[in-house]
Amino acid sequence: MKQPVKIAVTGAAGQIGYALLFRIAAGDMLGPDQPVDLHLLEITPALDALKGVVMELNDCAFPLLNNIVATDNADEAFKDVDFAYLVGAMPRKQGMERKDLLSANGGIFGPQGKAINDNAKRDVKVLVVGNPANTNALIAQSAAPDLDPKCFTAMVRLDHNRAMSQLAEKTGTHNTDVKKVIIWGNHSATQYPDLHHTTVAGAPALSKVDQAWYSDTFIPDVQQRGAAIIKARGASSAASAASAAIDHMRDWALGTPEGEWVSMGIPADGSYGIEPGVIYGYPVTCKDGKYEIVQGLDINEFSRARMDATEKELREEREAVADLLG
Ligand code: NAX
Repeated sequence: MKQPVKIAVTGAAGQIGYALLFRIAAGDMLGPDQPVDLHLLEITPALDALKGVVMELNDCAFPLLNNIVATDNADEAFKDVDFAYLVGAMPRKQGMERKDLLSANGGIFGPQGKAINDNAKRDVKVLVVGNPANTNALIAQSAAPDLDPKCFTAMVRLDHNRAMSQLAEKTGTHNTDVKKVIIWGNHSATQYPDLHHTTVAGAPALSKVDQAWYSDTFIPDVQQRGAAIIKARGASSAASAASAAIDHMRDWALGTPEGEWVSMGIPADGSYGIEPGVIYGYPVTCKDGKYEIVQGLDINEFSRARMDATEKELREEREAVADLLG
């Protein structure tokens, strides 16, 4: 049997945590031969609820679950971890301005970034799920000067998976027939779901749907899917968010299939004209535990305008938390 890997999950007593932990412990993330240690971080008032989650994890008698640490101490939670899911975040309260939300979350993700810097493995893979995910990831990354900035990523995979599923439904195919979707930019309503390079059963996606459906139905539906789930369910996406988080980490760790790509929010490096300083959704391939941006894609005017709009929003978010960035 392999040595256990250590996986931190923050906000572990929340609804995404409840959907995520059991799947990680069941082997959905790293496979059926990889034991895991779970390091669960919560705020002090949620420790009792977390205790209940730990009891349930134990009651599953998962063969792969080696050890559980449950704590409200970030240094302890991130000690020697190989992976960190940063899920816990400050929810938007009524009357809260976006700027207040951003700085409230800065107060969480700055210290957590520092604790990761001081305690985690040097090649730790960090995925920020808690919203506003891209800018929270930027704050955490800037608080971790000793780590490679590429260790810090934000989740746009749920948007990616939603786009695949909606395109499959429209074209009467299965989501496994859909390849090379891209989510550019921010995990927000400005994200740009790009189908210009997408194929459906080997044929260009945009030859299978009309332009009006793409621009007036598909793009807004993917952008607004989170709100539609809240309306229908009375609560925000949880199981699908957890599933996307597992997809993100699994592909990063184990690699993407030959000839395919996934979307990840990663530090911009100037590719496609997006200058460094923001965490931006890009198409990437993963191999040997590292990701690389897919280069050389043609970007037409339609795409350029939308890629720039979502970049603009990220620069504004960055501006709003400038005093928190190292
Ligand atoms: P919940 O409110 O159910 O759970 C959040 C948990 O985080 C709570 O148990 C809370 O006690 C804990 N927490 C708060 N501050 C913490 C801190 N400083 N350290 C550790 N734990 C802390 O929210 P849930 O539905 O699980 O959603 C979690 C986050 O994911 C939210 O910010 C949400 O907006 C975001 N989402 C992001 C998505 C994405 O695609 N990137 C999609 C789903 C989801 O909306």
